[in-house]
Amino acid sequence: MSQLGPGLAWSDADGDGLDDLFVGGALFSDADGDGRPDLLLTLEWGPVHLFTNLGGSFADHSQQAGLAERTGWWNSITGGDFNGDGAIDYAVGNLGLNSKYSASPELPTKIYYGDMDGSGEPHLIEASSTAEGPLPVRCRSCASLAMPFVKERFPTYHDYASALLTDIYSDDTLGQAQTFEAVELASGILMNNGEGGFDWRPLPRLAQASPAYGMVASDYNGDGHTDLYLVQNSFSREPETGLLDGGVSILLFGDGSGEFRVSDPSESGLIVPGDGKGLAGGDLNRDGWPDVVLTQNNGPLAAFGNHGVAGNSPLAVRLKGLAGNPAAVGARVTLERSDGHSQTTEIYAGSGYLSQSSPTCFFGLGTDQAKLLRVRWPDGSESQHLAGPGPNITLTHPAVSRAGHSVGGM
Ligand SMILES: [Ca+2]
Ligand SMILES: [Ca+2]
Ligand SMILES: [Ca+2]
Ligand SMILES: [Ca+2]
Repeated sequence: MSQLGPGLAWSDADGDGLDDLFVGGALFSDADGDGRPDLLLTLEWGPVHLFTNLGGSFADHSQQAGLAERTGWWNSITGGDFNGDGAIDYAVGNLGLNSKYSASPELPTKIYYGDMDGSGEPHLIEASSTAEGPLPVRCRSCASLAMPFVKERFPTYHDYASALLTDIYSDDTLGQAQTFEAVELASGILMNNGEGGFDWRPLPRLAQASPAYGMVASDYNGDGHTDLYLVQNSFSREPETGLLDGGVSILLFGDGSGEFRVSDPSESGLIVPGDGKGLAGGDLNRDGWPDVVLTQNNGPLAAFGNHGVAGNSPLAVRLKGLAGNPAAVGARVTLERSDGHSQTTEIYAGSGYLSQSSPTCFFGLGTDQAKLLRVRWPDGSESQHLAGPGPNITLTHPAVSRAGHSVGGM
């Protein structure tokens, strides 16, 4: 996976490893619910890809899943069942809707990559689509710094500003270049229809104020509905675009239907004004409430402890798996409350943006106390457990239990 920030993709692509450069995030998750972990890959200047695990090999099912046409600047991805139907949905981070860029299927934002000035060296040209034709995004001085001929052909700023991209670079040149485009810049949720397909649902408007990077889905208020916290901003754009700093991170409370309520920073206490990047979830103080740790480029590491919500009870579940996968990465855990409400989570090896959360499943009991936990272990075996009192519980793989180790369930 690329360690490069997305800002580098525009300013300094030099032709070695374009593919690497455009990979934003990767997540192993069982998208189709057949028990085998599938691979979701987010691409900048491409779609979210779904590679379905066929048992030993993977098949690219992005087209069938309805993902292939939705190209974006996808930075990050994490899984969570946001509508409580047991199928894992995916939150995907994008540029947001608060920049000089705009995109739609009719008028995508584009890049051309190729030898634009006959120098033999490849260049990257950004273009925005208009009804009249493609326009250059970068200004005359920036373009001519890279390709001096631009200044000679367009002696004044007015000349350059009046030109279409096809006036600046010939049709032939553009035709020979590799092109990439994005038609969607909003961050959003890919709602899993349970049959290997996804419906698109953009996040609330406030979450589009800045690019989204690290994301963790968890039940932060313990009400039984999965919530989403994400960190934002990008300070690594080229100087002409400047800082994308419109966000302070955002906590979105799920309502159980796949919609979210935006929490005000004064309510959540979560204010991250810097260049937010990595985000990991875990329970730092073992009180059962999910906490977060995050990184900011050129800024301090920050940790936020969750005080929880009075009246609601959390439940943190850890798994003890087989040797070779002791944290049971890939397991799926479902909590069934006595009031009929259920909540499903998975354990991931890495998610969000270059981050790995602790292998803990967080549930919200609300005011309910009786609970049944069903585990589908990575090897396909299943177990049921009655959760005891207290906010923390460790469940042991049935084969380990049978071997005489501590028994965590019934
Ligand atoms: Ca699968
Ligand atoms: Ca779902
Ligand atoms: Ca919640
Ligand atoms: Ca905690």
